[in-house]
Amino acid sequence: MMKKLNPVALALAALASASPFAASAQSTSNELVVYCSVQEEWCREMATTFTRTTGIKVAMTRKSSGETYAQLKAEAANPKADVWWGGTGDPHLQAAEEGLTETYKSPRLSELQDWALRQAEQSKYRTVGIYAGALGYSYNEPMLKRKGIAAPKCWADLTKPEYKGEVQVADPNSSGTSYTMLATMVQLMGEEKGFAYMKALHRNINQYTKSGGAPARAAATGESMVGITFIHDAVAQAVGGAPVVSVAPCEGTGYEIGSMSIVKGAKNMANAKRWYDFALEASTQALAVNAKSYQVPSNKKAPVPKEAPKLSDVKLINYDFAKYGSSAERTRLLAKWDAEVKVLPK
Ligand code: S7P
Repeated sequence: MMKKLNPVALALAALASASPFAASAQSTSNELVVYCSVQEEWCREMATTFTRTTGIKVAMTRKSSGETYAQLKAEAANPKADVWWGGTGDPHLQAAEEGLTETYKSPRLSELQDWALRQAEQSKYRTVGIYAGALGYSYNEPMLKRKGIAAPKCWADLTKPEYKGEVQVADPNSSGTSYTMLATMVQLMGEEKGFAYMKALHRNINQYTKSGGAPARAAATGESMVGITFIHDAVAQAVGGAPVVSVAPCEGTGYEIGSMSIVKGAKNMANAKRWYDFALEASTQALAVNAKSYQVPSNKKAPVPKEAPKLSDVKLINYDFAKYGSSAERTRLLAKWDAEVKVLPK
């Protein structure tokens, strides 16, 4: 016997399929696998809110940007994730160029800042900007004072002998933050001087961490006097009460366009698109402050957290995302850093 259809449900279904957010209405699975590359607290806030809003269960793994890119590449023949949310833009661009991610034009693109849209256009809509933030460093003020060291203001200060063993930064292979630093030095100083700087800095490094945000936590606890990170990661420590001062280096600095991509061959494609649209909404981007994340959001209507470092006060370089997010250049620079910097004695 044919089942009688409820006219209200039929009308709602028709409305849903006509809506620009129709992808969400056509989902058949109730799951979504997200690789997340921001700080864990924000990953959790996003997953919980998405599940509460949609009923879709999220399996979330947090890994650094470079590591996530490598994992997507390794899994390309049998993709395990649906969405890669967050992390620096360069490895997202590399994944796009290598066909690891899917084209998607969200109906929310028109709500975004130009820099976020440019990221989408540049990748032929395989990735998109979700936030921005400038690179810098922070220092533990009581430690600095105890050692009688003058407050650092520039990148050059960190290579001085008094900083021996006092500086922490991540490994650029695993960390998007640290790759941003490497690419920044090359753009700011030219390749030869940029690598000379990385070599001089190497003498003062106490540890190359896996994750880009870890050095900010190390500076906050006094495990390291200086931590090189995005400035918003240092601000999060200061907001939490740590005695750290953040620095926007005097020579100028690079920045990130934190990005999001859908994985090519995603098993839960409709849910992935639903997450993508959700993540670009102003109200979703406003959740970041709940997780002490102070980047500049990409939706024009999302509030910029009052704690967010003002990008207009930072001397930003004209970071060439097309070049430094390209597969050839990122691969070349990382190999050169491995061969010429990481191996040096301290
Ligand atoms: O959420 C903070 C943040 O700095 O983390 C991302 C970062 O790429 C993840 O860490 P890795 O450096 O270890 O890849 C940034 O995109 C983001 O702003």
